[in-house]
Amino acid sequence: MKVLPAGSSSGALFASVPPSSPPPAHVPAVAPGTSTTDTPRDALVPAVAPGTSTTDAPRDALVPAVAPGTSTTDAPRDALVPAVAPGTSTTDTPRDALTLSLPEDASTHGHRIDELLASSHRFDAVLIAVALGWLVLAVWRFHQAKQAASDGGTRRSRAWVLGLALGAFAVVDGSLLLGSEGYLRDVLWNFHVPAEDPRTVRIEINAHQWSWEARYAGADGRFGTPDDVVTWNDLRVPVGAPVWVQLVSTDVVHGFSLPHFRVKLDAIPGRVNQTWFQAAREGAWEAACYQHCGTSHYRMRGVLTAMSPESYATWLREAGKQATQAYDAEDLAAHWGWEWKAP
Ligand SMILES: [Cu+2]
Repeated sequence: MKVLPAGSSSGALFASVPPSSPPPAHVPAVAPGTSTTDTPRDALVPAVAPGTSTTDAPRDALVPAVAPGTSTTDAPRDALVPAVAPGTSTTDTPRDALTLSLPEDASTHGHRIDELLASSHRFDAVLIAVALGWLVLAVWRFHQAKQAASDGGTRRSRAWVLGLALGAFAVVDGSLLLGSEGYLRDVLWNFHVPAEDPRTVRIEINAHQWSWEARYAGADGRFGTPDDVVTWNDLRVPVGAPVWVQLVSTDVVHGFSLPHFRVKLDAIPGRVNQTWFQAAREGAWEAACYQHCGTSHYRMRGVLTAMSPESYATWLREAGKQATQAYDAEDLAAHWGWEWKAP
């Protein structure tokens, strides 16, 4: 099977998936083409909210991607899934809800974003202190002794005000500009890193109402072949290797967000967007949608699991075998995807 005809362009994205086709509600996390009435997973699903259409398949967003109780052939994969750290992943604990700090940084480069934020906060604090101090001083010095009317200031005082404002702007925004430029050059726009690293993991992500579908090239390294591994709300990556994501949407604009990796990327119908990141350590973290994308937007979340490179390789190999066995050339809805785009 081929996802796209040879030589097809981006115009042929999702040619086999009608735009209005509802997301398959019961597709297992791995192995497209498996029976569409996979009831064991349903047993784990919280009740659907009143008024929610049963055809909307919003439940996928809540279902563990590899649910215990699915086919026994899943067991080897289940065994590889790291335990979800408390306070991370799919549920916000009260602690998370109350904290003002950023989520923990589980990525290799996220600290550069955090440093930019921290430095701008420091500047903000200094400016607020200066402005407030100036205000208090003025109130104290001029409280009753003077007329409450502006004299418009002198030429010298106006020069001071203008100079201070321009100076603050140059220092604060200038450092943000320089810091951002460095980050863009070194990380965000630097696709040489994932392109040149042989360990790079490429993932095609298809966002739709209301779940994340991810496609991995199998052992053959090519997308659109029977050993492609397709997961639902379940991203697996190896620690320490660049992860290169290309992202689309089949319906509305979604926002792919990995808060613990400082990753945000718009998923736009008809367009392939891309980014890359790198996991710094093993664990499981939330993958969220940051664009309001419909009634069940709040359920559009998955789990990103960072695994040891060995565990990841084992998982991909096993999942690729199962995908090959379960491959169904007739299941057109399962054959979305595209040839990997050059940066
Ligand atoms: Cu969304």
